[in-house]
Amino acid sequence: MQRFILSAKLTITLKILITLGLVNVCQYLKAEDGYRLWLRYDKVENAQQLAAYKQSVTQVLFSGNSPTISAARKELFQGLSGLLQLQPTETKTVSQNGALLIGTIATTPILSELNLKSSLEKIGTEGFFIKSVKINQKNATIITANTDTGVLYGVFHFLKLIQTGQSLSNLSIENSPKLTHRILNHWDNLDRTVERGYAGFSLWEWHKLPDYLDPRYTDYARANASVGINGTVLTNVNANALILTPAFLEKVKALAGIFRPYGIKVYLTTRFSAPVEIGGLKTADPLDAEVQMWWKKKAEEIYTYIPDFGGFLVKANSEGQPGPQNYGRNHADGANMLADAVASKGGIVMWRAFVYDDKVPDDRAKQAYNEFTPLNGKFRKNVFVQVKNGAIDFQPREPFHPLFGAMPQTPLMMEFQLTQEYLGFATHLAYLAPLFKECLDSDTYAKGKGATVAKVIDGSLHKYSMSGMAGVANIGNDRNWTGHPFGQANWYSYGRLAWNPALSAEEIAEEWIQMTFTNDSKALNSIKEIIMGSREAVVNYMTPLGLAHLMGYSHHYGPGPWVSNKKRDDWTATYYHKADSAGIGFNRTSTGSKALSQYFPPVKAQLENLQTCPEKYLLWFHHLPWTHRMKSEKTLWEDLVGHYYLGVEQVRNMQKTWDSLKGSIDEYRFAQVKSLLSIQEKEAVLWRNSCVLYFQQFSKMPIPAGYEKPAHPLTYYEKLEYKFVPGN
Ligand code: GCV
Repeated sequence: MQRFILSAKLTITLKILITLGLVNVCQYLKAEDGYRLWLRYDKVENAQQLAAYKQSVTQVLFSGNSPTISAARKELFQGLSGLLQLQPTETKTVSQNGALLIGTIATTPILSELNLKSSLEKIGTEGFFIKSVKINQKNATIITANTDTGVLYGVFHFLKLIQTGQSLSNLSIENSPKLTHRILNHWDNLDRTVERGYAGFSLWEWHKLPDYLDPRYTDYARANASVGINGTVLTNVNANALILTPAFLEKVKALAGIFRPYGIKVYLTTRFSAPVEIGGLKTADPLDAEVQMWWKKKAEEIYTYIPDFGGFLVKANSEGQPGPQNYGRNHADGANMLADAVASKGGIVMWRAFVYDDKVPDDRAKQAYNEFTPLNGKFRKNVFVQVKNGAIDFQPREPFHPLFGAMPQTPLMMEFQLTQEYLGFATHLAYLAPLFKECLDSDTYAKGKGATVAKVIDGSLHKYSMSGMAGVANIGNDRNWTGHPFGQANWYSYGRLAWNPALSAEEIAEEWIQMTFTNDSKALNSIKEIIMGSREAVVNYMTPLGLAHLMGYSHHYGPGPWVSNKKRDDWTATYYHKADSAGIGFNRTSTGSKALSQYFPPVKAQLENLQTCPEKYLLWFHHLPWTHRMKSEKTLWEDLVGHYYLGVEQVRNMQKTWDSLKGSIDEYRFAQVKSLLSIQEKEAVLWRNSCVLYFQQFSKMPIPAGYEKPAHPLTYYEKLEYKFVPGN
């Protein structure tokens, strides 16, 4: 009786709430919260297309039974049951039109009749081949590869064809990755905080591992495999040696076991001083025999847990991390010791070139080049030197790092940052593929014209034996993985470009929007317009014309062009913009720090000359008077102010375009992005006003007529303080 009264009360309460519109139960249950990423597999809306797809998939012949093939099979059936709302029958023979044959050439005898040898030779170990064929006089489609992982990639590609509304007739697709190592770098700490992470806490629940395996780990692996990411570094480069102890290796083993079927290897960061911290040795000197033996044994131990362990990522002698220089050795000595420890098992070392020291009285932008180029060719074969895209630190815009092209005998790996440490965290909408492309397409002139950064890192320019790209992950335990729903596009586009750096930012954007939001062409174009211009908007309201490092101290949130007099000069803003009454910008020409001399002569000549230096890099390389005439005929001051105002304008336009999408996309994400855009607008204004007013003290020139006036004086902005900023 009491139960009845209670449930009656509950029903009445719910009815009242629903009537008041406070709880929309259905909407809540169906909320498109972003968890499914680009693997949503919702039913194809166009009835004609749906009917055609159904005819192309009437029966499935899957061969092989490895865990990878099981993962591929599961994905295919999940995809088809959602997209086409069907569960095709699995058969052993082709008996009707529309058969789908999936498996490696070795496990699918029927394929040997099709003379695919030359195609399969071309696609290597991870590529795949999708082709429309005739078998038993019936129309069929084959998805095949040399390996199970290739088959898995092929299945994801096949599903993408449907997700993006492409035809399944007359297919002839040969696709293989251009880079061998496509790796995510998680800056995740063992306490689950994430350095520069803005999407919640770390995905890795160390405390519950290895016993509890969150199903989310599998979804993470699926998402990565769907774009071809084949490695993940689980831990922060500011490393904790405990990850190398048995208790944690057990946990790493559990994660590796989940990722393995998806073609993903696990890597760890190493703390260079681990032999002292957890090994009880007196030194971590890489030339000390005992230390070398310790690492060999440690590596052997790791391989007993994880037989396909990928290797180590190392940040050494940078920002306070220990390294070989503590013992008077160089980076090659350190990297080679670790490389020797993992070599026999096929492991690699990714040794970061992100080094700079404020005790070195030279431009920070020059230091990595100066330290690493003398070591060209001195690293073991299984060592990558991992280089950030620019010479400072993941700024909204940087010219490409001069190390690219300068180490022909040492494979260089690209390091991009997906987490938007300097581009508005997970609050601002900034699609990073244009940033990645700008770097990849830059010409180093290392071997004359056409020696692009992409050709350096894909290994083709210098015939590297391995090639790679790393992306500092923007993933956390937020329900939608990346905090901002559009952060997913940066994860996605990173994977796509690591697979093939020649893809365009626009084509990647299109496919991501189609899979993540909608196939409706009007809405697709509006979203594309927003995301394609988004990074440039951020550059404009934060660091236009080649300015850099103007953000708040330490937490890196918000504007801080006034930051100076800190414990390190190279962590201040004034070090970078050098604004004074004479002008603004960092002189890196031959009359300044001479950083330009690190580039190959044609690049140096172009950037040194004010007539040919692209204005987007102007203040990165030149200190110029406020009255300097720009290409627009405006003074530098007017042009700079114009960019700051344009940035805010661009965000307001993004807001308008987004508002026009109401009703064309789901309510949940519409409202979420709308709110985030309004924060972005507020913060863009904050950046603009702070920077314009700060620089105005030096230019002593007015904000040109027609622009809205800053709401407060400079002192107001300078006094703003931010507590508990995430990711710090
Ligand atoms: C992991 C910048 C970031 C640091 C980061 C470092 C790096 O300095 O602010 O948080 O440390 O880059 O890439 O090592």
